[in-house]
Amino acid sequence: MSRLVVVSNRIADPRKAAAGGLAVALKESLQRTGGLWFGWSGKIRDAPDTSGGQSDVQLQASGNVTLATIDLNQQDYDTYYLGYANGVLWPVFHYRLDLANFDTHFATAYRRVNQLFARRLMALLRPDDVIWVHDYHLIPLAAELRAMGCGNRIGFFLHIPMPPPLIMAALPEHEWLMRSLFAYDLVGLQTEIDVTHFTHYVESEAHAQRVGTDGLRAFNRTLRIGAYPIGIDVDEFTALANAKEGRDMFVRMREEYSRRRLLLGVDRLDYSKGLPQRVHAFRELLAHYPENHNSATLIQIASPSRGDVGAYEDLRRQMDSLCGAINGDYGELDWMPVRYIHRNVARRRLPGLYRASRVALVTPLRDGMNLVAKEFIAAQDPADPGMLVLSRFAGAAEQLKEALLVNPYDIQGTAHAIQKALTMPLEERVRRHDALLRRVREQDVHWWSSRFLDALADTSHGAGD
Ligand code: ADQ
Repeated sequence: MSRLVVVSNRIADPRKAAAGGLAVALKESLQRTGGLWFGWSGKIRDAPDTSGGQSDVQLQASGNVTLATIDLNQQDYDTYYLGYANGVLWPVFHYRLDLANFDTHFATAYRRVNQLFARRLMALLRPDDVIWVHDYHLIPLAAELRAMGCGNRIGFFLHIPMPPPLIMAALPEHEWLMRSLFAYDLVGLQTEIDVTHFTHYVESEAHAQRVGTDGLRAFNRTLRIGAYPIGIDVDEFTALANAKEGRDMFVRMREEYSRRRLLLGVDRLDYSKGLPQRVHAFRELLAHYPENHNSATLIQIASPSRGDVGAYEDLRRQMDSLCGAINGDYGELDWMPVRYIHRNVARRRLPGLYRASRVALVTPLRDGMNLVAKEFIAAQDPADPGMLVLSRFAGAAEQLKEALLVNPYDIQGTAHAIQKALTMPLEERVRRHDALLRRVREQDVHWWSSRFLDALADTSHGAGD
C-alpha cells in the first residue's frame, strides 16, 4: 500500500479535536498508510535560511503519522503568503480583479517558496508515495517537484473557485500558472462550473484536446480533471451537537431568543462572503416586512482573518457602520436587530447556534464550496428544521438545490427569500431539509477524499512524459 503524503500551506494534527475539516477528512487515509503531512509551521523565522539542507524541517509524530513543517522568513510571509497567495490569487480567483495587487515581486516570491517546499519535501519522499497537494498557495508545486526528478503520482485539489478564462487571463502569470497544473496527474475542483472554466481556458489558450471522458492533453502531458465537491463529517458534527457544550449552547440561545426569530451568519471576515450585501438585505427585510420588527434578530459572526491585508480593514469598518446604523434606526430598548461579533467562535459551540436558528444566511458573492451551509443542515432538528438561504454563487449551490437559492447582489430578491424562509410552513421545511440532509450525508467528507484518492490511484500515471 502506497504511503499518502499530503501537502498544504498549513497543517493540522489529525488527532486534535479542533483540527478541522481537512484533518478529519484525511486522518483515516494518513493513519492507514502511515502517512506524512507537510506544510508551513505557521511560524515566522527571524534569520534568513542559511542551512541549505534538511536541518530546517521539523518532524513530529502524531501516532503513526508524521507531521513535517518548515518555517518561513518575514520576507516570504509578506510576499508569498500575504502578497501573492492572498493579495493576488485569492481576489482574482474570486473574480475581484479590482482588489488584486499585481506586483511582480510577489509572483517571484511565490515561485521561490514553492521551490523551497519542493526541495524540502523531495528529501522526504519514497518512490511509491502518492502525493496530494492542496489549494492555491501551492499550484506550481508538482512542476517544481517534477523539475527535481520526482516521478510520483501527484494530485491537486483547489478549494477555491476556478475563474472564467477571461478573468484568469488578467493574471500576468496565467500561462505559467495554468501550464504548471499539467504536472499533476489529477486535478480536482469543487464544482462542474469550475471544471468548465478550466477546460475552456486550456482549450482556448493552449489548444488542449479532450481525452476520454475526463482527460485533457496539452503541453505534451495528459491530466485528468473532475469535480470533487468537498463535504463535512456529518457524524463528527452530530457528535459535537450532542456533546455538553453543543447542547448547553442550544438551550441558552433558545431561552435568550424565545420571543425572537433568529437568523444566523457564520463566516470569516472576507470580502468574498458578501457580508455588507447580506446586512443590506436584512435591512430591506425590516423595511418591507414590518411584522419582523421586535422579532427577527440577525447574529452575524465574522471572525478575523488575514487582518494585515488592507481590504479587510475597509470591510471591517463598513460592517461596523452598517450594523450600527440598523440598530440605531430600528432597535428598541429591548430589541437589537443585529448582533455583530467580530471574534472567533469555538467550533464546538457552532452546532448549538445553528440548531437554535430559524434561518441561516450563507450568501457569498463567490465561494469555492462553503461548508457552513452543510454544517447548518447537519445540525438541524429534522422534525422542525431551520431553512437555508444560499447564494447561487457558492459552490454548495450545485448540490443543495432544495435550499432557497438567491443572487446576493439582488438585495430585494434576497430580502424576499429571507421572508419566505421565515414563514415557510413546517411541512415544506421538513421536505426540503430531508432531501438536503440526505445529500449532505451521502456526499460527506469521506466520500470526497476516497473518490479523489481512488481516481488518483486510477490515473495512467506519467502519460505523455
Ligand atoms: P473558507 O473560506 O474558510 O474555506 P468555509 O467552507 O465557509 O470556508 O468554512 C470552513 C470551516 O470554517 C467550516 O468548518 C466553518 O464552520 C468554519 N468557520 C467559518 N467561519 C467561522 C467562524 N466565524 N467561526 C468559527 N468557525 C468558522 C475554503 C473555501 C471554501 C471551501 C473550504 C473547504 O473558501 O469555499 O468550502 O475551503 O474546501
